[in-house]
Amino acid sequence: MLKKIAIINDISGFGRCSVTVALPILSAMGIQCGVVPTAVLSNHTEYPEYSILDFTPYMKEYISKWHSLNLHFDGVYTGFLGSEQQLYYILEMMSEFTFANRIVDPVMGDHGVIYDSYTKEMCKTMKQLVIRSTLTTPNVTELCILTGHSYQENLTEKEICSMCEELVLQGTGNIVVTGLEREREIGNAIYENGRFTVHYSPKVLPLRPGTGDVFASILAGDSLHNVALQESVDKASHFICTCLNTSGKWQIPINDGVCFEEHLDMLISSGK
Ligand code: PXL
Repeated sequence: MLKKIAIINDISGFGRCSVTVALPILSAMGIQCGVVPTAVLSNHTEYPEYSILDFTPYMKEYISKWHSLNLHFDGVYTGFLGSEQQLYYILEMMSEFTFANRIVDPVMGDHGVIYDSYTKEMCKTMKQLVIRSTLTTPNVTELCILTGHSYQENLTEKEICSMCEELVLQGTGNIVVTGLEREREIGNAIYENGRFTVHYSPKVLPLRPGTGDVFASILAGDSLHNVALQESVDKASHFICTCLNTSGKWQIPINDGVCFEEHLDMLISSGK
């Protein structure tokens, strides 16, 4: 049966991130997508300038139409959010729509720094979303924010594991922590049913904006298809490595993100 997912994320008109990544990837994986925009930007915020329209004032009415049309989704997948109020709308939506799969990419910051547009209140409320998720994909910075730990570059695997345990004790489902850095490798930690494992793959430089969106989109699609988490993380890491190599070979500007179009066929077999 064709699965349906509600993507709640921003539309950045240029630069391969959020919806312009999630839509093609999830469609290639054979999933029908609905979109709730959180903000509309001319391009993502890593470019030297951008213009942004916060979608908060329209969001309640937008979601209520989906409700009155009696739309149903097998899952919800949240990403970049525009305001604290949006978090409350999404929490409400989660209880009204009873999504079986709730994938929360708790986009808040990276490399120890909270993004400009995120307030402390938003970060606090984001935790409410995370503890209701069936799968969440924080990077190390976001994991520290969610658990109230101060960020350090060289956190041990043991420390990361105990932060995951804290979140799981509060209700979070499975967790994949992205961006564990070692000298020439980048790793992902999986916390699933009380088991913690870490897997490293070669780091393909330069790092590019939108990589986290590619990763979380693949995990979201696989989650709806009940693919084992380890298999899904391996698939996403391999896909990203392949796309980053192509991006480098074609000298794609860093801010133009991960050049994935050439390789979407790698994901098509994921459709069930
Ligand atoms: O995926 C990251 C992302 C999402 N949305 C917006 C962004 C970025 C990264 O820079 O600027 C608007």
